[in-house]
Amino acid sequence: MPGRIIAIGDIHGCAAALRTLVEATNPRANDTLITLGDCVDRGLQSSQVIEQLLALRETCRLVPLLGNHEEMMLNFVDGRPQPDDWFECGGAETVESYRDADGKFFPVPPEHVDFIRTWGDCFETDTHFFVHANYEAERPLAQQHWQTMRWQSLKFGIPDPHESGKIAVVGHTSLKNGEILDLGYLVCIDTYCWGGGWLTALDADSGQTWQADRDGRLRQP
Ligand SMILES: [Mn+2]
Repeated sequence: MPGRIIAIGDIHGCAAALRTLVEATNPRANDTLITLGDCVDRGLQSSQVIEQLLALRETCRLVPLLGNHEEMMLNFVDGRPQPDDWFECGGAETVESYRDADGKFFPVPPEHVDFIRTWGDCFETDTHFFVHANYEAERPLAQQHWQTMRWQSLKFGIPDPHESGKIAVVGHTSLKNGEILDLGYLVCIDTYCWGGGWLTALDADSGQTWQADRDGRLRQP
């Protein structure tokens, strides 16, 4: 039996929600689990989220995608200048999650940094493609701009269907009512877990969804 393709939206440091969705979806060795980026920041347990993702590599085919928050985190770790203050954008909570037993901050373990450096911008199947934020409808997937894929909010315009005919699955634009945005050709599953909404998992082929809140409570529509 072919494996499932399961996407999880913006985790944002919500380790309990991720744990609940992993238990509920129970990914196995031939399942592909895609995290849509922004796994870190804002929520309080980013280091625990990264630990969970590292462990998940042993149980399924894990495909972590980069969000703008991972980009900011790597820029900070590498000392690169950036327009946004990472601490102001939820990075302060990430740093706090790496406080050691003596109460000292940082450094982020090299294993975590090296892991995040391996994350990509886009993943596609025969029927779907997955990016953190957005895409350009007329541009082939291999030629998309990383700025659009990591940063461009749906608030500034909903793209047309992609020229490939594949269904886009994205996060980044938080849906504060906790409900998935499903336009048929475009599905957004950032349902605002860290701010009091839900973390969403979507089985791309069956359409089945699961949601957990930041305290780890499961709901299934
Ligand atoms: Mn984002």
